[in-house]
Amino acid sequence: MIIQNSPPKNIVENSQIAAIFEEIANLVRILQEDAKWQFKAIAYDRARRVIESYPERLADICRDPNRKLTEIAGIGADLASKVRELVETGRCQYHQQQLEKVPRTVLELLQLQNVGPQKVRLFHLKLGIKCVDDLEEAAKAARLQDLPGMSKKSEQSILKAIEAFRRATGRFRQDTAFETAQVLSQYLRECDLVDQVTAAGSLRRGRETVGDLDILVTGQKHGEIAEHFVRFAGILEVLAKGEDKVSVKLHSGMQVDVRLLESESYGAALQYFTGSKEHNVPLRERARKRGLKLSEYGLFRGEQRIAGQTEEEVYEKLGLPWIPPELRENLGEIEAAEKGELPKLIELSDIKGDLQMHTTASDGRASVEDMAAAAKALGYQYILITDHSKAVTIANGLDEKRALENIRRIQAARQKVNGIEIWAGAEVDILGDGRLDYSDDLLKQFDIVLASVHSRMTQPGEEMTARLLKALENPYVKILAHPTGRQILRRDPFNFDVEKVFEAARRLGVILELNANPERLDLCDRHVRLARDRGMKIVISTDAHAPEHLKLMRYGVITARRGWLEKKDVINTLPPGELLANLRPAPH
Ligand code: DGT
Ligand code: CA
Ligand code: CA
Ligand code: ZN
Repeated sequence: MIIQNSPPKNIVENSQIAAIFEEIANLVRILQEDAKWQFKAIAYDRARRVIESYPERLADICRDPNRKLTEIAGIGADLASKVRELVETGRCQYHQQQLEKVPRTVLELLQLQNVGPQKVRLFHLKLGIKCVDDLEEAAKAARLQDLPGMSKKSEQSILKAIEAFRRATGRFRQDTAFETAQVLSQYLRECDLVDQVTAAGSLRRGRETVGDLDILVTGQKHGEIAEHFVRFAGILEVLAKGEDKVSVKLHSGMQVDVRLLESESYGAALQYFTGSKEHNVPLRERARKRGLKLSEYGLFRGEQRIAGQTEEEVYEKLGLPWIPPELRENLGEIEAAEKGELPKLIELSDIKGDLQMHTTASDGRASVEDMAAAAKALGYQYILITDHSKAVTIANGLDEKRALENIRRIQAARQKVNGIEIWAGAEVDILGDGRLDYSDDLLKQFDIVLASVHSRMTQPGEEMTARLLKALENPYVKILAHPTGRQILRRDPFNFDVEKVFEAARRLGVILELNANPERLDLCDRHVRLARDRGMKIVISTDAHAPEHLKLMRYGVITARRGWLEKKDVINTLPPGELLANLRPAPH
């Protein structure tokens, strides 16, 4: 399975060809690679307009031996060959080459009002801005106003454009949605009439991103609860207000649906609005086959409600054990429930330590002692300090000398903080060719070494695959950290052959990391499940850069649950001695 930036598509419609030509024109303008870039961009633009409004499908013309694409005004031999390539292979080499040169998220900047290719080029070249989040950060830090052609005013208008963009595209990271749901739930509970408040929908299922919040409320006098809710200060606009449902848009752009429920149907509503739709469809079908009807109001036999107050009784009356929300994606959970083979999913309280964190030695914000104290407060038995290696200059990576000093610093910290094992590790960078950033002589001095990629992330799939495979061969590498490099809503995963890399890790005994930072969640839920299905072990680590980040472990555990992991699948549920014994053995 190769993950690609843009997988080949079946191209039939003129609009698909036009969209790719438009992207090429934009890329040419952003990159400005040769003297003729302006002419090239204009040619692609013109062709795009012609193709969009052409009365026949270009794909059909391609397949007709008696016709030529060059008969279309505005399509010369070069563009004709690109159209043909698109129709025949679903991709265009030239387009793919351009895409390798800038992250795809840079193109998203073009969706902002009054931001064209020239400005994107400027932001990207001068400030290294790669995505809308970067641009927002730069604008808020007043770093845009001094660029050529920019001003305080245009900086402000960019912030407005970003707000509008968010409102329009709107999926949010799980942590953002969770925090918003917490605040809203607390606000709702301030009303004396409110009884229960629960966030359902994709947030309850633990999806990495959330489209809108679905909040379920029980209590007396629904009308008054609704009045209380619409007075919440974060509301930008009330979209709908009825007897049982209030929908609002918050200033952040997030939409919230609040449903006001009767307690006798609370369980059925929770089941229905937790979803997923894909899980609910076969469940309703199952009810139908038993002569029952399942809805958000309950499970009915004729007019009689036979279940509805709790989720458990809804599942029970359908002949099933309760299914944890994280599994409700119709990916085999109903069949497993039927056979009594649901996994006993890992829980946050099973976690006994954290194996990736940074300190002030590299780009972290706290000392070894402070990190250890915070981990101890969480009840952990061990931590691994993993500062960056020298190639990661932006993260103040450590050269050999500083790495040795860091090992000594960690050993010294052991004397000061009791009751927790503090291991000396490193997050060693995997260089472009798959070599590691430290010599074997240095690597062998660490208790545990993590390896990961932080540069040249747009390598073609074959190179990246070979690079990762080579790194795994090094016997000192125990854990592959954030294996796919993706950042949620920001950066696509690297192109590489996931199957091959997993297989090599399995063979060599390298543990795959599930990076718990909600910006990453890398491995993702699907890949976690893939690893589990191959009998591989996972480590869930926060990659904390400050003591409070250790709490991000919850997002890693939720993602692990979505990947069907049990306690036994995760090495940092083991006590320290057993954990060490489960790592790839040291070379002789
Ligand atoms: P999101 O908001 O896009 O992250 O995803 P969800 O899963 O929260 O979806 P949403 O907010 O549209 O609806 C919440 C739940 O309500 C959904 O997971 C299942 C249930 N639901 C909504 N519409 C339908 C429907 O047409 N059929 C069924 N069976 N269930 C639905
Ligand atoms: Ca939702
Ligand atoms: Ca919804
Ligand atoms: Zn890293």
